[in-house]
Amino acid sequence: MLGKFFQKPEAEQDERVPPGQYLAKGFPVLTYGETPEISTREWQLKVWGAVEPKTFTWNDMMAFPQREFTKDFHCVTRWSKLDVKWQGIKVTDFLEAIAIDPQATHVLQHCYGEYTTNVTLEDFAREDNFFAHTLFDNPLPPDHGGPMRTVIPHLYAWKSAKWINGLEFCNEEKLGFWEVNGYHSRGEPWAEERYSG
Ligand SMILES: Nc1nc2c(c(=O)[nH]1)N[C@H]1C(S)=C(S)[C@@H](COP(=O)(O)O)O[C@H]1N2
Ligand SMILES: [Mo]
Repeated sequence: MLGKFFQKPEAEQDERVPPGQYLAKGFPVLTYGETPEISTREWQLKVWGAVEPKTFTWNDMMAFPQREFTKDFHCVTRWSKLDVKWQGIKVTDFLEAIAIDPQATHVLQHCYGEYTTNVTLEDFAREDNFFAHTLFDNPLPPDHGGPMRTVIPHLYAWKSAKWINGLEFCNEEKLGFWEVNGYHSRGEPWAEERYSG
């Protein structure tokens, strides 16, 4: 694990690095399968399920307030990257533009390329979460989920869906790709919620 690509956190970083994690020197790419190439012209985000269905284009997203976020990023495969600088749209701003059924409790995020990952509506509707389109002042590269991904900094990074293109609101928990394959349904890094069961 250590050596060229990873390092042990310095003592003063300890309280920011969850148990069992190392610091990545670069910003690794972690994708199951191929990187889809999606232009901003064709990119769409649909909401459906326990919500009034609606489709958002790239321009619709650009019409929301654009903000900057600097957050730590923790992958369940044990690397973390501190102070990742993103720009994008707050999830809570976005949620004000849709009509979610009062019974909705969960959100299944859908991506170009078929990846899915689930979160509770409570974990999704946090002030710290955002849709990101810019990484370190450059357009989000396709490998990191460009043109648009979610970032949910308080959970392991598999919950941060690259190439986001759908939000399915559910009245019960519906598991995503890694969650079906044995990963924890919530994935909170400080509690080391890595695997289910
Ligand atoms: N669509 C999609 N999103 C995804 C993944 C993926 O394979 N497909 N991998 C997840 C995992 S396991 C991690 S650690 C982060 C990695 O983001 P990065 O490649 O930008 O570092 O994306 C998450 N989001
Ligand atoms: Mo990951």
